[in-house]
Amino acid sequence: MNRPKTLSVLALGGLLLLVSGVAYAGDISGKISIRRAKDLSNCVVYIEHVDGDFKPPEKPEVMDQLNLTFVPHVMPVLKGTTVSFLNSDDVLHNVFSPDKCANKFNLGTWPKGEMRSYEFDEEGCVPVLLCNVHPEMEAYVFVTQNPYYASTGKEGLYEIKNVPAGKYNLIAWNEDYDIVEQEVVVPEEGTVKADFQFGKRKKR
Ligand SMILES: [Cu+2]
Repeated sequence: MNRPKTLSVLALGGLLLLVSGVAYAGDISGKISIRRAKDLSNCVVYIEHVDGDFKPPEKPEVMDQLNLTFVPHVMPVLKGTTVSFLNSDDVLHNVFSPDKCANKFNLGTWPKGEMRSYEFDEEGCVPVLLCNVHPEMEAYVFVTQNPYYASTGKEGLYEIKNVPAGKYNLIAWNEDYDIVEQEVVVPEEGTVKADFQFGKRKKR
């Protein structure tokens, strides 16, 4: 009559194995606000440092050039990510960056339907991207150390999913304002809320 007992011991062992194999992770979510601003898109919220080596995606991310605008205007990427710049307009576009941390790259000029690529390797680099055909065109790539980042939509909302539980420095970035930061404790499950308010304009 000890069969059920054996079974339950096995079941318990299996359960323990299952539980120990689970990485505890939670989500971070919140809202950005900027006084008097109506469009709160293109802010980046990211964790300053997370232990570990993170592999960039194998496929390039695509930044479009459409209606004489870079889309998206701000693109956060993990260090080592290749970004392909697609021309979707009937006119020629160029992409270059005057910033040293992006080796002042200049990809030349290309027509509709074609793409040229650049690999962003330097963590913490936030190069401005410009087009020498259209001086009004401007975008940013934001190079992160880890994959735990998000950009805001128009309402200023963001969500970073599946972050390993722990205490981190969470930073919010906007091209026009000084960064704001706060400490967050990501729970083993569930969500921690973190709102940000931008105050001081960046000195140019
Ligand atoms: Cu252009």
